[in-house]
Amino acid sequence: MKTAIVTGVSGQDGSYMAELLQQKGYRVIGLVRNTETAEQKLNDFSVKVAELIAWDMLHQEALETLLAEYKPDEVYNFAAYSSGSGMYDEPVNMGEINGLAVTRILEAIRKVNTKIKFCQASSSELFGEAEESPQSETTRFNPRSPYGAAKLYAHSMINIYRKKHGLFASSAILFNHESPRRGMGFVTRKITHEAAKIKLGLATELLLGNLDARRDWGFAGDYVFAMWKMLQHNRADDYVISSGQTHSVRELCETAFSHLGLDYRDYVRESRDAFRQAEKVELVGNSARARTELGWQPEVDFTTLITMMVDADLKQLRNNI
Ligand code: GDR
Repeated sequence: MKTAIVTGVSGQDGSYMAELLQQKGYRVIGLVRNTETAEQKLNDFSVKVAELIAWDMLHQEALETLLAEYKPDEVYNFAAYSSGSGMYDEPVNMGEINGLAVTRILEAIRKVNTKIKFCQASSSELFGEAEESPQSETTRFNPRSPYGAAKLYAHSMINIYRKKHGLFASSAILFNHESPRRGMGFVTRKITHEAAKIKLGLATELLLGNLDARRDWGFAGDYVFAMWKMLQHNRADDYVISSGQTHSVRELCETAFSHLGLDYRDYVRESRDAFRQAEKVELVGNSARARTELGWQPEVDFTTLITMMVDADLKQLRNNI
């Protein structure tokens, strides 16, 4: 039986990864900040793991002890701040958690057992103000936020440990990935949840930022599958994981509301205050390397993803009433 350590296991991606690994017969050890809140979240998702362990990401020796004790074959890192707004107000914490903590993991692997395979949830925010579109593994990185800069530092260290120490360490450059487990602060979930509330008469309008903003959205379950495939491949590398298609926030609204038999124009208002600076070049991923080398492709398309999220929100809200 293989053992995997999944950091941030109670989040969207960590919980999908735990489910996938357990279906494949792994023993999953989840590392979290707080075991009580993590247990509650995993319960909500109906996910169970073999063990949940409280872990301080700033503590180097603790991780070495865990690796020595649990002897994992694979480590997946999802422990990070995830914020669409880039978190300009917390640059130091951002650097510690989304950047330096990854070096701590790599260093622990190097010291304890260099055979442990590592996969990092990296981000399309690495491209930031991109210079070309679509973006692939060879596109120049140009982050524009503390979030993107910290992720780029982590991504660079993975490359360094791969070359200098021969670690099997891979970086998944994930474009936006969503699901019914997405936090309410992200635009997909904000829309599907509020649309469901409006349908049930629990809300009357939805205030959004720029409706013409475009993103390359995919399903989180498909993206963790790509990460698992990365660690089963014969060599470690960086892979862009994306759908390769963009949709606007407006199309998202249309899809979500029309699934409920509603016209989004009757409920959605744009608020100038919520506008973010738009990208000059569209962020859209070219995942040809993952598709060719790993044989990966996304299974869930945009419409299926959004309607799945609306249905889940409707069900949850009905249960609460
Ligand atoms: P993003 O996700 O910034 O791409 O980061 P988010 O869902 O927040 O924004 C997507 C797009 O929608 C526009 N938008 C709004 N966004 C929010 N949150 N709320 C609104 O009301 C709204 N109206 C319009 C945004 O401007 C943006 O263009 C996500 C996170 O998961 C990161 O951690 C990850 O690295 C990247 O995706 C890839």
